[in-house]
Amino acid sequence: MSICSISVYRVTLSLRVAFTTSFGTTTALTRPFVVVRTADGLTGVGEVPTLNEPGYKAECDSPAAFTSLKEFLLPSVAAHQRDRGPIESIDALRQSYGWVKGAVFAKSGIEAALWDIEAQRAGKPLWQLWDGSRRSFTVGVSIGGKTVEQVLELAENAAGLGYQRFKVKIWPGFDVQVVRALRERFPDIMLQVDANSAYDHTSWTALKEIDQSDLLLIEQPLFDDDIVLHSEISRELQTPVCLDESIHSLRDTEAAVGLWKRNDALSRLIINIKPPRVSGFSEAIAIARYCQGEGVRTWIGGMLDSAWGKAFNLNFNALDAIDLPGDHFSPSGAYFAQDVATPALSAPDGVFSLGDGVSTGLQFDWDAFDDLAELVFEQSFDV
Ligand code: OSB
Ligand code: MG
Repeated sequence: MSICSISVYRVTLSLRVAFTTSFGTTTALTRPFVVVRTADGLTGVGEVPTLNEPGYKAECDSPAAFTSLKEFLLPSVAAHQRDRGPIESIDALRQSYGWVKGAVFAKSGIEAALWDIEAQRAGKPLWQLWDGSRRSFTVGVSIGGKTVEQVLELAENAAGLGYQRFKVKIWPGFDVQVVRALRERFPDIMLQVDANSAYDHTSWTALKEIDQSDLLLIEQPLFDDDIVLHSEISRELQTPVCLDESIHSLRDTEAAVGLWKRNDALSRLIINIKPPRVSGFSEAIAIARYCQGEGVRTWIGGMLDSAWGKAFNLNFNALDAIDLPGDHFSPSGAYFAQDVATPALSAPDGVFSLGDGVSTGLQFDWDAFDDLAELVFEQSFDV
């Protein structure tokens, strides 16, 4: 296919409603978008859904992603094309920068742009390219509020919009009462919690008090880089433990499955697959298929992605390997004051249906992008 240029933009997206997690409150996100152009005249766009700061996990911050793209990834793509010929496939792209350790978010942006191009060239939706078969599925919302009142207000709004599955952010001291309040108001809703690694060796025992609240799962209660301790506390909780922050690859997933088996708790392991946290859709698909084979349930997480990023994830949700509703929508309607793709995504009654549109199924909104984006660097390749 031969890549002739890669441009990296800095885009600022303003949240309509502030989002609070155990690591802080976000009101606007400034992050990279990658635009790839090929010799046959196609243009692909990939979002790098980083956060402003490394509070969620290492290298999830925008400065790290800009540095990786500029200093290591773009030069690696250039070197590959110079020394080994045109990059003809996603595998070749991954090989070109495979020597770079980490940088999963930055890598995922280039890969997403190339998937967009591959789908356009095939004239197919991404879900078809990825052998997806599920055209309609239940989607969820992630509620990040500072107070119980704020959480209830967002939940009320989400319920009014028809959503049937809520995830709520918790941390020590903001767990039992928030779960109780939600369960009282929404006794039948599919409910799960996400601690974003806010508990430690001792404080996690507070989670035993929400172990009888009919939760789908407890997401990443312990340290962001831990798998082992999570597998050990799974022995003492009836609610499944879900890994988010500490899974970067198929290899990490295999390690988790091994540990949960050793603790006789495999039916209580769930994996949140965030494609950008595992370097892109190629690895994400491998993880989904492996988990399916092991009987481990999976779902698709989000990073407060733009509608463009969310549309990639929604296409991924078509795989029959994905079991549970994903974080695809905002409890307040739309996440951003101005987004970069049209038409606006919607899920009547909390169910999203995929159409037959090429690639993501949305149109990238270049006018809106021009208003929100600034070109930071660009690499052209001899082709
Ligand atoms: O842990 O899932 C998380 C947002 C930013 C960083 C981490 C997380 C989240 C979310 C948002 O929960 C989910 C979404 O994008 O809809
Ligand atoms: Mg999470």
